[in-house]
Amino acid sequence: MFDKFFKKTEPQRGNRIPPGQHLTNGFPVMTYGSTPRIDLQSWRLRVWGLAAEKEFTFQDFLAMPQVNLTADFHCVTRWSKLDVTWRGVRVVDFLQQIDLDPQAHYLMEHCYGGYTTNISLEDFAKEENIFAHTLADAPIPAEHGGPLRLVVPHLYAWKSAKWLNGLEFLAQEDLGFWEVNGYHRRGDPFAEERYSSLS
Ligand SMILES: Nc1nc2c(c(=O)[nH]1)N[C@H]1C(S)=C(S)[C@@H](COP(=O)(O)O)O[C@H]1N2
Ligand SMILES: [Mo]
Repeated sequence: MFDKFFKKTEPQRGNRIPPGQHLTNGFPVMTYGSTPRIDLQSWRLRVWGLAAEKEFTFQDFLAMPQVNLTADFHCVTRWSKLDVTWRGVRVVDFLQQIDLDPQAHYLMEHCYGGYTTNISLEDFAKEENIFAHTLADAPIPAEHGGPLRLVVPHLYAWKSAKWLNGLEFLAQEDLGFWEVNGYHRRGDPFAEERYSSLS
């Protein structure tokens, strides 16, 4: 019966901000290096490794089922942004078009500009994850990863590769750009998986 006196004012918000993170109102740009500019005609996403090699055009992505996603975004440098609105193609729908080798358990995400980040197939194939081409009802601005980026809300945002152009399927886990430099191989924000314990 005392519940109402102790009612939290913002129950939703409180438990959505991972430990050690603070809210930001804007949408900071976090890029290592310069912003690649890719025109839609020449844009490609290539799949290789432990999957039949295949190339997708931007049109191919627009022809797949489109979904909206509202998700929180957590950068390991400690800012979080709530309720970012994206539109794009679900990873699980995309995977229907890929002929995967059963040995494939990990991926390397590759990007225009050379950035890479690793992810397990299990974390990649989460229902909510999307290949996004739209942010807040407009094409994703180049600095935020347009024409197309990955959005993986349950991991720190360095796993959400901007300017994605390749998916390399692997049997064993390999480490991407930040992971080689000491970031955690997985990066769960609620477990504060910021840095590798090996470094
Ligand atoms: N290709 C590429 N993708 C990237 C990065 C990058 O430097 N290059 N930075 C990562 C990091 S650390 C974060 S926090 C988010 C930032 O996305 P934003 O610039 O849209 O905020 O993109 C991630 N994806
Ligand atoms: Mo980040």
